[in-house]
Amino acid sequence: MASESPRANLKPLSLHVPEPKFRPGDAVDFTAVDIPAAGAARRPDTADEAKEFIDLAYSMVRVLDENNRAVGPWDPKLTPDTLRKMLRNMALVRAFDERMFRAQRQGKTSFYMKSLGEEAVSIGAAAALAADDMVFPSYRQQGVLISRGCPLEDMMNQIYSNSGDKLQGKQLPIMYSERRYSFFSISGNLTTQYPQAVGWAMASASKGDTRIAATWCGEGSTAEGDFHSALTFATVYRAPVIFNVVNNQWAISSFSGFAGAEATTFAARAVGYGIAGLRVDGNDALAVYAATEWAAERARTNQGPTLIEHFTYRAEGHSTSDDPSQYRSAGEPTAWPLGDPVMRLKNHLIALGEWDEERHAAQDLELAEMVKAAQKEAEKNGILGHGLHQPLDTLFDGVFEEMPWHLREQQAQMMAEEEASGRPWARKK
Ligand SMILES: Cc1ncc(C[n+]2csc(CCOP(=O)(O)OP(=O)(O)O)c2C)c(N)n1
Ligand SMILES: [Mg+2]
Repeated sequence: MASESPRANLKPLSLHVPEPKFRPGDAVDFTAVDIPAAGAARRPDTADEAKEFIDLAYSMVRVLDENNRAVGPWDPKLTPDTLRKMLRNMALVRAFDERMFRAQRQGKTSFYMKSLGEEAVSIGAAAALAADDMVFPSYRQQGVLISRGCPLEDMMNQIYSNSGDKLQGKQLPIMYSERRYSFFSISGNLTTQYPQAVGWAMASASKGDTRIAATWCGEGSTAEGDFHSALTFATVYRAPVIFNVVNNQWAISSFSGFAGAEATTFAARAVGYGIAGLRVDGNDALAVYAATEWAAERARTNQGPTLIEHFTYRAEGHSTSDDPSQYRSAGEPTAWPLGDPVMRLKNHLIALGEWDEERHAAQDLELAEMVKAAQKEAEKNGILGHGLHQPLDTLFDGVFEEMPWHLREQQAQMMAEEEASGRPWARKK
C-alpha cells in the first residue's frame, strides 16, 4: 500500500490516458484546431537539407484560401484542364464509393471502405507522380488506381470476389493488386507497405532506375514498428520514397491522440530521423499536389525520402463494419474546419471562370451513370452468396511460383473428396 511505502513523501504517479474532445451527443467546436493561413508556409529549395526547414513539420502547407484562390509559394500553377481532371477523378472516387457502399448494404459483397472527405489525398498525389512510379497504398487510396485509369469493372470484380476477379477471391474486398498500374497489393496488416516501399525504392536506386516509390498509411498506423524501421532504412540509404501519413483523426474508434497526436504532429516524426517533413492541408488538392511534386523532385535528385502528413478528416465510418455514432459526435464531419475537398476544388475552378454549377451537376450525373454501367457488367460475373465463382482447385494458385509437393498433395486430396461428395461446386479449372 502506498502509505506504507518508504517513499510515502513522494507524489504518486498517475497515467495519462488520452480522451477525445467530443463524444456522441456533444456539441462540436473545432476552433482550437490551429489552421495557418493559406500561402503562409515557405517553400524551401528541393536541394535544401531537411534540418533547414524543420518548422514545416509543425505548420501547414495550404494553397486554396477562403476566397477559393490559389495563393503563396506552393501554388503548383496547374492548367485548368489538369484541375478539371483532378476534380473529375475526385468526384468519380466519391461516386464509386457511394455505389459500392450501397452494394455492401444490399448483400452483394461482404465489405467496403470509403475515402469520403479524403479524396484529395490520393488524387492530388497521383496527379503529381509519374504513372509508373511504384505506389504502396493503404486501403483508402483507391483514387490512385482510378487516376491511373484502372477499369472500374475490374475493381468491382475484385470487390465481388467473382469469376472476373483476377485475384481469385484471395484478397479481402478492396485489397486491390494491380501490377499494370504499378500499384502494389494492399495488405490488411497495417503498415507492412512502409518497409516494402523502402525496399523497392532502395532497389530502384541501386539498379540506377529513375522510378521512385510512394506509400501511405493512416495516423493510427504510425504506431506500428514497421513505420519506424522503414524510416530508419530510408534515411540511412536516402531511399527515393515518399511517406504519406493520412491523419484523418480516427483509427476505427481510437482518436489520433492514441497514436501520439496530443504530443506533437505526425510530420514531426520525420525530424527525429533527419527526413524532410511537411504538414499539408489534406483537403486541399493543390497543396497535396504541390507537396508531392516537391517530394518527388527531392527523391528523383537523390535528396532522399520525404514524410508528408495530410491533415484531413474521415467523414464516414471506418468501414461498412463500423458505426461511428457509437464513439464520436455526429457533428464532427460537417464542423471539420478544412471543409470538403471536392467542393473546395470545384469552387476554385468556378472562381477562375473555368467551371460552373451546371457543368458540375451534369458531371456528377454522368459519373453516377458510368459507375452504374460498370457495376451492371461486373455483376454478370457474380456477387456474394451466389455460389463459388472460382474453380475450387484455384484455391492453391498464386502463392508459390511452383506449387510445393505437399500443397499439390493437399489439392488432389481436396478435389477427390469434393468429387466423391457430389457437391456442385467441385468444378476443376
Ligand atoms: C497490424 C494490425 N493491427 C490492427 C489492425 C486492425 N485495424 C484495421 S484498420 C485499423 C485502424 C487504422 O487506422 P489508421 O491507421 O488511422 O487508418 P485509417 O483507417 O484511419 O485510414 C486497425 C486498428 C490491423 N488490420 N493490422
Ligand atoms: Mg486514421
